[in-house]
Amino acid sequence: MTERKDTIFAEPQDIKKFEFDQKVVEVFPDMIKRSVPGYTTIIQGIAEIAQRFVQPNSTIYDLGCSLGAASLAIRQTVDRSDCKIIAVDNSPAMIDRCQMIQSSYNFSMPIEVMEADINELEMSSASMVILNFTLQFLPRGHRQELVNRIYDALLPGGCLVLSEKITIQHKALDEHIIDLHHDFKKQNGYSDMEIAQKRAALENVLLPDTREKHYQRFANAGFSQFDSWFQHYNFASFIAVK
Ligand code: GEK
Repeated sequence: MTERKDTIFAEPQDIKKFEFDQKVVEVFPDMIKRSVPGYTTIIQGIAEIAQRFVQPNSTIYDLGCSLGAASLAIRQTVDRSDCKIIAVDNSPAMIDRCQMIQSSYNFSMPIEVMEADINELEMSSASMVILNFTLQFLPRGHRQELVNRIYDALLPGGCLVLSEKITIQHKALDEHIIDLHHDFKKQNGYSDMEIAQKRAALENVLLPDTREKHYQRFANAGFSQFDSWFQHYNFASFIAVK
C-alpha cells in the first residue's frame, strides 16, 4: 500500500484538540515516521527484544497499538503459535484499519485486535507489554496505576517496553533538544506553520514526563531492572524487566 502524505496541518486553520480520527488514520504511517525520530529503529528493536523475552504459552500486549506496527514486526520475527498478541486501541478508526492490516498477513503467532481503553483492560500471563508512544496520551493521574497493572500482569522475567517523548530536566538543554526535533521535522518536509499548528493541537493532549519520572514509576510498580535502550533527541525507549 502506498503511504499517503500527512498534510493535515499544511493550511492555516482553527486549531482543535488533536484526535486519532479517520483523517489521522489515512496518513498515520507517514506522519509518525516524519515526526518521531527513531520510530523505525524502535519498531525493529521491539521485535528483537521480543525474540529474547517472549516466553512459551504467553501473551504479548501492544497497548495503544494504532495500526499495529509493533505487533506486525513481532509476528514477522517471532515464529510461535503457542503465544498470542493482544493489540488494543481506543480509536475505532485505528482499530478498523489495524484489523484490516493484520488480517492480511498470515504468521504463526495469532493476534487479537481489540477496541478498548487500556485503563480498563484486564491483562494476565504477559511475557511482554508494549507502550510505544501511548502513555504520554493518558492523563498523568492514570499512569502509575497502569504501570502497576502491567507489572502485576507480567510473568517473572517478562518485560515492559515504554517509548515516550520526554522532557529533559535541565530547561535550557530541553529547549535545544526541542529545537533539534523541530529541525528534524523540517528536514522531513514539514513547514514552520505545520510544526506550530501540530504543536498547538497536541497542547494538553500529549503530556511528556521526564526520564526520572518514568524511572520513579517503574520503581514504584516494583520493577528493579530498568534502563533506556534507545534515544534520539527527546524521544526515548525504556525497558523494564520483572
Ligand atoms: C505504534 N503504538 O505505531 N486506550 C487505548 N488507546 C489509547 C488510549 C487509551 N486510553 N489513549 C491513546 N490511545 C503505535 C503508536 S500513537 C502515538 C501509538 C502517536 C491510542 C491512540 O488512539 C493512538 O492510536 C495511540 O494511542 C498513540 O507503535 O501518534 O504519537
